Amino acid sequence: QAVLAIDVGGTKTMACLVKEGKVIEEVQFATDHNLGPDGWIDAIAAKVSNWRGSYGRVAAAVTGIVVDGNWQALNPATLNLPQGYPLIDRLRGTFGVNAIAVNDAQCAAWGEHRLGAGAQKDMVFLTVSTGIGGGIVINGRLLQGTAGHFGLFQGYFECSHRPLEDSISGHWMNAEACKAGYELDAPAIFAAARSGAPWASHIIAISARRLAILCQNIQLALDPKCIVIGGGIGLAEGYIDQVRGAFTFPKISLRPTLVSAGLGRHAGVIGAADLAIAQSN
Ligand code: BMX
Repeated sequence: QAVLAIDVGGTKTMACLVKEGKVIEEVQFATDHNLGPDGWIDAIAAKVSNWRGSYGRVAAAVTGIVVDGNWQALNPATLNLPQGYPLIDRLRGTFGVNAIAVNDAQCAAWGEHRLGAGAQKDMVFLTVSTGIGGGIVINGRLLQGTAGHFGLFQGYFECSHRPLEDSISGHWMNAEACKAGYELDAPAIFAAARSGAPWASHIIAISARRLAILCQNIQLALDPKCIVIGGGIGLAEGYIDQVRGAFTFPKISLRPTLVSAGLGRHAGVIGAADLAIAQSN
């Protein structure tokens, strides 16, 4: 039977029916920051009401962290969540089937490891999106809990302790574009760069340069065979090449191997569905 797999991120929400590792139905819409978790779940339920009966469980890939079934944000700038929202109970109540919920980037890491670009035993997944999320698979096992939250590494800001993602992510790009006088989201900033706007190319280049340093630090910490890059910004045309071009380690052997997510934007839902099935066996 299929799994109803949902992915709630800081910008987009996606709901899919996943069967044998493949997406067979899909809906996607903007995550309305004014609604909150009850509203997001109701919105998903309304969009997928005609799928009822065709799934046997629910698997949620969510931005933030889920501990003992309770969901919370680590960086409220990505998505503000109430402290300890009972996500698994609410999913079970709404959809009437068993549910699991795991961090979005950890789900995507698992999806990429099982069915995408990171089949090696040791790999890291990085999503460059509203925030910067990550997942670690070591010896074929997905590390859960806080593991892989690379965007939450502390940055070097004068007089403040802000997460590193606040100087790299889509959220940061929007803020920089606004400072330059353009109220644009990340896809529009990439489009502006392609049509030759120097301010837009500058923002993208800084983000890529900072991500290159983060990737090098991950390589030193975990020595993964590859770092799989996903997320709306990570998969934007030319971004990964800019990150590769910004590596500072002189020795090739110290540089990470970057690859694009093989499952694209479906990595999270496919990984979540696979985790749900593994848990039911
Ligand atoms: C933040 C954090 C991570 C998440 C990452 C990417 C929150 C709400 N989120 O670092 O848990 O994996 O953003 O999230 O604290 P996305 O919404 O950009 O995909």
